[in-house]
Amino acid sequence: MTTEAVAAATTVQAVAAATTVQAVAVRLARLLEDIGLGLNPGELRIACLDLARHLADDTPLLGIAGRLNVGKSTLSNALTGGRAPTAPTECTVEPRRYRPVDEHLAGPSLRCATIDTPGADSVNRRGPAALAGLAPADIAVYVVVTPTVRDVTFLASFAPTRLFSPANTVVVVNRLDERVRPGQDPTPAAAEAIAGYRRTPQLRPFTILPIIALLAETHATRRFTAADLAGLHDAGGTERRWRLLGPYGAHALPAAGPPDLATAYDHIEAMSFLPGLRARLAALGAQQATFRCVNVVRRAERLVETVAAGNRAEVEALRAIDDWLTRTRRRCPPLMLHDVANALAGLAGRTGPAGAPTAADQCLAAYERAGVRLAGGEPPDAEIELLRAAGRSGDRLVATSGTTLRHHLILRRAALTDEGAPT
Ligand SMILES: Nc1nc2c(ncn2[C@@H]2O[C@H](COP(=O)(O)OP(=O)(O)O)[C@@H](O)[C@H]2O)c(=O)[nH]1
Ligand SMILES: [Mg+2]
Repeated sequence: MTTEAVAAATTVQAVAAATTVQAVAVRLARLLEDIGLGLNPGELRIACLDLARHLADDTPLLGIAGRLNVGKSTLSNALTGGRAPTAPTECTVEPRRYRPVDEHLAGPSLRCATIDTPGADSVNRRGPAALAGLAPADIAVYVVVTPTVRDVTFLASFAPTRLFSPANTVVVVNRLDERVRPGQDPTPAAAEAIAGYRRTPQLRPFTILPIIALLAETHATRRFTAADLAGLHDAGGTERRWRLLGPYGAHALPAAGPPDLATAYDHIEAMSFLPGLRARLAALGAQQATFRCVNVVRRAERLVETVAAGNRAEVEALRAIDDWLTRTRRRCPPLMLHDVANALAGLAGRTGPAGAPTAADQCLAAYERAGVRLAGGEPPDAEIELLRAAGRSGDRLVATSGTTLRHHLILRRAALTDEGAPT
């Protein structure tokens, strides 16, 4: 490679790095802070400073949603060691945040805070409160016992917010211990149920994981004591045992005969299915910076759309944010994260049987090939043409996905060759 070519390649890499989401986050935080501090006290000043502060916080924030009584608060406690009220009669009416009580409780690999939201029982009645409560979250954890039409409707309401998509949502199937006879191992029933849900077209795009939140909560909050261990075989302690361990744990733990409390806790954790969920959440937590930046950009867009300026300074502030967002959107491909994830998930659900490619298959394949070409430094012009044709398809999903993916590719190509990052 000539010196000139090396210099050119280095410039391209530097520009690509500068347009990364981290650079966007730093600039957006500065912009929102400067604008907020320049305004008189009021809704807009608070919102700008809140968003700037939110960008600076690097703790992954999990938003826990789902219908009433599915175990949201129990799961929040299981992940943070917190004490959100959990009872069939105690319901969460306002979204509440919980920070880990003990950094080590949630395990060495998971550092997170949670938002426990009110039950999303009906999209019309409580759904908006639940969805608004989730808005600041980096990752949505949607809890179900048996998914119903309402759950599917609530999950579908995620897409238009452009805050959540299968990229940052986990569906958790809880209370699996109640599906089997007391004492019976729920693992096979859990696997069978989840395999069934994966066949539901609306759930297929999501990661679906099992949990017994009650056992996970007992594990995290250390409620099972040495006295409970000593009385594990006593007939008298049955009610408390049942409350701490549920029908499965209350039979399985005495049967395991753990010799000491530490071993008992290892059993409780393994029975809860928590390690699998924790691993997935830790993997998503590693992408927190990207999710947070996309989140704040989307909420800043919403601010511009919904806040009525009360004076000249606020009019100018909103215009400055809008201008900056418009410029940034044209340059930063990661901001299309959820649009792309939704497009890919929709297309993947439409693919035909092997050997008979459909328009959806062709769209997916073109996008995949384009990714490989871009990584190799080649222009994906032919693929962009194919996606342009898909954009004219009579199938609405293929048409919108084709347009989204084409737009994303054009941004990615531009980010590699453009003169500079958004300022
Ligand atoms: N047996 C069993 N009970 C659970 C489990 N998860 C939660 N519960 C119980 O279900 C009830 C409702 O839980 P809660 O977390 O308050 O539900 P929320 O309304 O979704 O917040 C409480 O009595 C919990 O102890 C579980 O995995 N197994
Ligand atoms: Mg609750």
